[in-house]
Amino acid sequence: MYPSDTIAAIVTAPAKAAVSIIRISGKNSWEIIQRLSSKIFIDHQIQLSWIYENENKLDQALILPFKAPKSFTGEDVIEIHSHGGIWLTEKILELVLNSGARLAQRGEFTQRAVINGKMDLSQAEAIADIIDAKSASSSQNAIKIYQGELGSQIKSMRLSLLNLLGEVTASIDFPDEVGEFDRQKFSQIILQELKQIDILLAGEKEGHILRNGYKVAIVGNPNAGKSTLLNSLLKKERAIVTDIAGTTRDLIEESYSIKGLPIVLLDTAGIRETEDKIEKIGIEKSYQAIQEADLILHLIDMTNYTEEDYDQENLRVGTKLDLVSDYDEELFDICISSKNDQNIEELKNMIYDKIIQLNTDLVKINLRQADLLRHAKQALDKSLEASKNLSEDFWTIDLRQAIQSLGEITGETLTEELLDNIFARFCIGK
Ligand SMILES: Nc1nc2c(ncn2[C@@H]2O[C@H](COP(=O)(O)OP(=O)(O)OP(=O)(O)O)[C@@H](O)[C@H]2O)c(=O)[nH]1
Ligand SMILES: [Mg+2]
Repeated sequence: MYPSDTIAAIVTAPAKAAVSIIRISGKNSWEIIQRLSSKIFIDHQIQLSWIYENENKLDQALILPFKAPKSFTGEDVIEIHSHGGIWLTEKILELVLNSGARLAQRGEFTQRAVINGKMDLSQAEAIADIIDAKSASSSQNAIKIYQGELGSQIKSMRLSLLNLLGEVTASIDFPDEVGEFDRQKFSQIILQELKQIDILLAGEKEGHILRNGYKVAIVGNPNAGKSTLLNSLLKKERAIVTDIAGTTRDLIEESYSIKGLPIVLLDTAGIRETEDKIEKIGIEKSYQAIQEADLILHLIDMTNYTEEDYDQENLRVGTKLDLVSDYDEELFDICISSKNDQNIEELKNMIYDKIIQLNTDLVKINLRQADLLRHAKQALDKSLEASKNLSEDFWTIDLRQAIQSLGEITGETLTEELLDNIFARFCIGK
């Protein structure tokens, strides 16, 4: 399974820049750079060197040489930090490819790092998430997983199940020497692992939110000032604002962030009884947004409200503060004027605090990892069932399946085809 050829790619973005980096990995790396440069290279020592095409000086570049296994991929690696002209960078890559490397596929450097044991698969996936991260919190979660927080938990669970499998198998194979395995002990260990899987699975929803943004729905009666607040938060005229009730009909979705938290703002149609066909559909969508939202801002026009039972769960926002002098403070969590920018910063802080309350210390896992955990959970459930009334042979069937699924999270039990599939979502050069 260990790759034997040498791969190369431009690992920086294909754009004009001060510097571009070409990475070469594999057993020919050092030989290739020796062909393009006249310097002698020493492991981990940066050198400034000319890159030659035949006798011609093409560019002066910094060369970073790494000897296996102390490199990103665990193989011999050369990094060429050249000037960042698009033509120049591609020219250097062409020379590298003509000297005995082939173009790397998406994610192939990281894939090699996994195959060579430099990191597990969960850490490799985290690299893609670090690159994709659009906010401080998603980046921090990815860094956590990159440091091995998920991988180490999965590995220790898997190890404990492997030990269990070993012991049960021993008692099947050598009943006279080892004796029957204690059912109680078996179920205790399985239950313990199931509990840990549940904790990890709780991080799935969090992970999804972190990657896609917390949904904050702005809802309320027509004319409450929903679209005006949206525009004020976005600092642009995104939604149409008029004094006609029922102005917003379609759901408006915009990406936003508060102190690095990714947020999706939803401006909705004002909710009221209506015969208008289009408005009706809009109001349906408002109800749907309320269902799906992680946080609801319930806007209440302070110039025109009745004392209804406002849902305590939501953030009750009194609007048009500039128009009123007297109001019932009990009814509102915060009062704002989008027109005069009054308390808008305070509202943002409140939204942030509410979301942070939802946010926990869970490791936020991705869909693939969650799927595999669910498989492992099912298998352990079955194994637990079998241990209650069947012979030991039957306990191990599903136990093996659970061990397999856990191993797929870290990449310990992955086939080459599955690995290729996972790394296909990386960018070239990663
Ligand atoms: N004085 C004042 N007027 C506001 C404020 N916020 C909104 N308005 C006015 O209230 C009216 C309705 O505002 P919108 O933002 O369109 O209200 P909406 O809730 O989106 O209404 P629908 O889309 O019809 O449901 C407009 O005339 C706004 O200018 C405010 O803070 N102060
Ligand atoms: Mg509106």
